[in-house]
Amino acid sequence: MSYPILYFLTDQWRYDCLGCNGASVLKTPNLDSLAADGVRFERAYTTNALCSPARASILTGLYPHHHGQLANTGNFNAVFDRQVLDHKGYFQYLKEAGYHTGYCGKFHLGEEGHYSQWYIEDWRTEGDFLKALNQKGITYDFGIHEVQPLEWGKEAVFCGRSVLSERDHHDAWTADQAIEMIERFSEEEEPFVICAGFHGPHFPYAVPAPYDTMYDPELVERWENFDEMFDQKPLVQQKELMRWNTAHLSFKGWQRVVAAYWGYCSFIDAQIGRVIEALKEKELYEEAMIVFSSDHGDMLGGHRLFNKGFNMYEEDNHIPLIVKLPADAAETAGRSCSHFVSLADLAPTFLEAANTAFEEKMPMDGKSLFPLLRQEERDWKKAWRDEILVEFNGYESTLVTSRMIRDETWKYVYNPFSIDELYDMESDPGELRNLAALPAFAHVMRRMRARMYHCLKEAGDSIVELSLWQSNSYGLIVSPREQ
Ligand SMILES: [Ca+2]
Repeated sequence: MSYPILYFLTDQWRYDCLGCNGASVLKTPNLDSLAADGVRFERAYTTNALCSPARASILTGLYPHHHGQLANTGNFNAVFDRQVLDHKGYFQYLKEAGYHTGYCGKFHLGEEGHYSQWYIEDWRTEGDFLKALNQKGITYDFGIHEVQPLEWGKEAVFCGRSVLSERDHHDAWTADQAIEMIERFSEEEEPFVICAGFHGPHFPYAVPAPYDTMYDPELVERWENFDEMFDQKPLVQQKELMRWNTAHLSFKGWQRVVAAYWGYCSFIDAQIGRVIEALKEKELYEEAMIVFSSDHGDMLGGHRLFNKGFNMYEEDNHIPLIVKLPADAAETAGRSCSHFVSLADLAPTFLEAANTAFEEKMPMDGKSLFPLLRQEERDWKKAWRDEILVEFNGYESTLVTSRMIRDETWKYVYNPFSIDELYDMESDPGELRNLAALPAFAHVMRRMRARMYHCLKEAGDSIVELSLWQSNSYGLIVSPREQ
């Protein structure tokens, strides 16, 4: 059985910003309905909290240290950009399995629009969107001009009403293209895979009316970690605060930002609802596999920080993930799953959905989610990971290497450039108290470092692979007694 596959990929959507994930004010009725028909993952993580590395992991099923896209395209004079092009993406496997392939909206990797690289036969890029807008007589550019008036550096950052109307907005256009592709591909005998890449809710939070005023800023509750003092934290976090000019923002300023962000989420939820409605009209909803995720999260004032990267906090790294299986395969619709899963797991999941012999293909770091989705007993289900591994390599021509593992209780962050971090995720879910240097937690540090060493070794990460002495210098080598 090969299912039609529809994947909604959003940008910078936080885990806690979904009704079904516990949001109390923000409304996401369409995604909540999807979750009611599917499986909601409570512990899904990005591979790397930055657009291009995360998106390359989605395509290839590989961690960034394997696919080689370590930063955004164009950063570092694009030295990393071509690395990922040596790897096959899931579209190619699916195309070879007889699928029709379509992509619309934000892509953010090299060779965008090139069939011979990514095997996407119907590709509608954001360049196409700008052309379509020009034909309507509207001149537009992505970036700071999206918001009017620009509020950078005042009492709030980068938020306001979009200069585009709801109908002209790029994320409405992306939904339009997905609907057209569904109509086109549903005429064919072969199954299809379509990815709709929404630009939002990435900053600038330029939200079309009426969604920009949908939420009262006063209803945004103060983040429990807004009182971050950066005591015993890597200095780079304060430098990020200064780089984005957010150090002066009070929580009242952030309330306006968060309310705008919520409006953006509700707007995209409505667009996703339109696409799902089109699938239902074609009587394909029942038999389709539908996936919703983001590429990473957004700090949104958590720890007083903005944007993403240079930290391993939950706000940036914990992501929403919903997977709806075809109705006949989903005996457990409406379930939630608390296993640790990764964005790198999506490509092998799509390959299994397409009934390809994926385990014989190029090895991937990710694992198919099907055993968790169907609650199947497979030998290796028992060996499902007990912790999640996340990496970071730098951003906008700043090379900073970090590795993080977290399990039920502990999060350990290895920062070669600075002090390490250790958080008790049960007693301190806001990650305010770094326990790494405290003698009373030295036993936990030893254990987590040992686990990280083994995780990195298993993941083939050269940060521990290349030389033993180098790893030992960072305290990652385990004595035989502790192995
Ligand atoms: Ca992104």
